[in-house]
Amino acid sequence: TAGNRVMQEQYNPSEIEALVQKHWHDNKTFEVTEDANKEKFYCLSMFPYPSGRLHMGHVRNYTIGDVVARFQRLQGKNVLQPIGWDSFGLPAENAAINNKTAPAPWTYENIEYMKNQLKLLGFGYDWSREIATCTPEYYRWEQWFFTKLYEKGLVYKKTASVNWCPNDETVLANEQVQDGCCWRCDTPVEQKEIPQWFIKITAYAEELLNDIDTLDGWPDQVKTMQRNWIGRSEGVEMTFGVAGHDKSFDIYTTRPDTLMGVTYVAIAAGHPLAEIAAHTNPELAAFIDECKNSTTSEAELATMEKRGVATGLFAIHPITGKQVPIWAANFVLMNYGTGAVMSVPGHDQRDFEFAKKYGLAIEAVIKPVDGDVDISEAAYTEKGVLFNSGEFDGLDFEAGFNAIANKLVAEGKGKRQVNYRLRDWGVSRQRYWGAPIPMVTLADGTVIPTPADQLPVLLPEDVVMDGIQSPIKADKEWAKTQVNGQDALRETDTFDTFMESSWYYARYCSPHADEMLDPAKANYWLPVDQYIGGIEHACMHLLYFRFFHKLLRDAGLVNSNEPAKQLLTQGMVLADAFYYINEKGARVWVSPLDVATTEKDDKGRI
Ligand code: HQ5
Repeated sequence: TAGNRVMQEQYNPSEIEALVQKHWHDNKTFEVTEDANKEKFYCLSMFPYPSGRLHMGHVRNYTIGDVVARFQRLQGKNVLQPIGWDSFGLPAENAAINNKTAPAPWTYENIEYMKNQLKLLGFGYDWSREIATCTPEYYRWEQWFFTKLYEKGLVYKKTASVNWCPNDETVLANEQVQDGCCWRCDTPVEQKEIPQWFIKITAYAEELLNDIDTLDGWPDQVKTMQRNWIGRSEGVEMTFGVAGHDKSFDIYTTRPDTLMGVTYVAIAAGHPLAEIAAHTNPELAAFIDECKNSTTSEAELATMEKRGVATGLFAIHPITGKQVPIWAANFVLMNYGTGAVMSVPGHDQRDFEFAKKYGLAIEAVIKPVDGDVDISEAAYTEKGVLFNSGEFDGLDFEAGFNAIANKLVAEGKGKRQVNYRLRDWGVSRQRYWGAPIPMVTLADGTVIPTPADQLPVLLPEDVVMDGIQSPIKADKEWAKTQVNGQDALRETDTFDTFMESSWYYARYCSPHADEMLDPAKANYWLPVDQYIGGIEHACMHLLYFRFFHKLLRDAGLVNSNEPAKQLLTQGMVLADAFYYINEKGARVWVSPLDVATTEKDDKGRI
């Protein structure tokens, strides 16, 4: 394009780049449409949160994507490389509160600024497809889809115990609780029971797991993380009786081969049996109270001090009929599995340590194929041969598993069961800056989806943030509506922002469609050929996105099974970060430019 210009000695970016970028803009160089005669290539980098300014991590991510897209273009392919904004979420809201503005203008200003930065960087995006998830044109389809999922029975409301940050006044995911405190503001996290909306991702657990095997272009690391996260296990669920009571309870185990080594049973502090026993046991009652406020993060469960109190009740072993004590323990959770576990201290290290601490019996019932077993110092946790197990002596793991499972099944005391570690996806957030959950409660108490002709449920943007409280909760009028001629109240919770990022890649194929997506266009471009983003999303976004693709498929909107063929995880770019604790005890982040540092250690840490 230089025409009769003379090659300049010095590279003058502001002049040359501006010229080239104008050319791209005028010629719509990177705008693409479906072309059946050309091989397509969909190159996608994870879209940014409009947090203020681009970070070097973004630059790295988007440079990788741009290099791939340009390479494929030069190969003659029809390359789609879109970009947009993941623009709902708590950071906008917190910034708005601090800056005494509303989240919407703060967000739109950031988008303008960051868009300009992306343009200066010269990335080859098809800007005609730009989307921002906080606009009704986008979230209306998400609301519509949610009501469809509800009609299919894939959405439900349940009162669940959640991690609650009293400072941010919102729910935290288990991953967001660190050392019992909020990851964002360091306030101690509490447990709270509140009604919430869930999407049944567990209904797709098996398919999400099996299809990992088809993801040849995904890094093994991510695939392993997803497999572990979904956590399929085969085991037996069985029933123990309670001595002297007309009661029984269920436990689940993946090691039924060790059943003859059970010496006690551990139940959650919130288990109904613990509550019953607590009536006459003040020590137990105090323990239950204490456990109510403790965190449920799995990582912490693994490392925290294991404590327990004897309930005074005894369980009846389903095969031997022997009585073993029932203990309430802080490492058993009511909302995981059945809230009770059989304890085999001879062959489980956690059970072993607990038994040692409280002087409970430890018995060996499994030994190595070729020798004796020594459990004086630690549990023997390998699979081996059964002994001290009566009629099951001499069986190996598999035969022992089957013989014990069959016996329990035959006697009506148990059943084989496949379990998943994966839980249903809680999508309710109590804060303002998100897509309103499109459900209403009628005057008679029934809860139904907002009818399609009343969608979208608009989030008012012109609001005043009075501290942390959501303006659509503070304004009692906002929720009032009418459905089918009846008075009704709108849900005032909003969606987790991972809802928006679960289907944006599909929306880019027909970004202005007057429907969720245009199937013909979506099927031309999808699946994404190359996806690029941070490893931090391995078990969050990258799982929800695979789940949503299957939901879209089952709604007849796309015809593939997986959203992305190739995945490149670039890690995350990290830097020193600084904060101070303010008078309310909350963490306030400070720009490195405003910090004077004194000493660094030999690794350069401050
Ligand atoms: C990085 C950094 C910062 C960012 N909106 C979501 C998001 O993560 C993505 C959704 C698909 C869920 C990388 C990060 C991600 C991309 C956008 N990044 N280092 N947005 N310090 O703005 O590497 O891993 O946080 O792939 O930039 O990041 S984001």
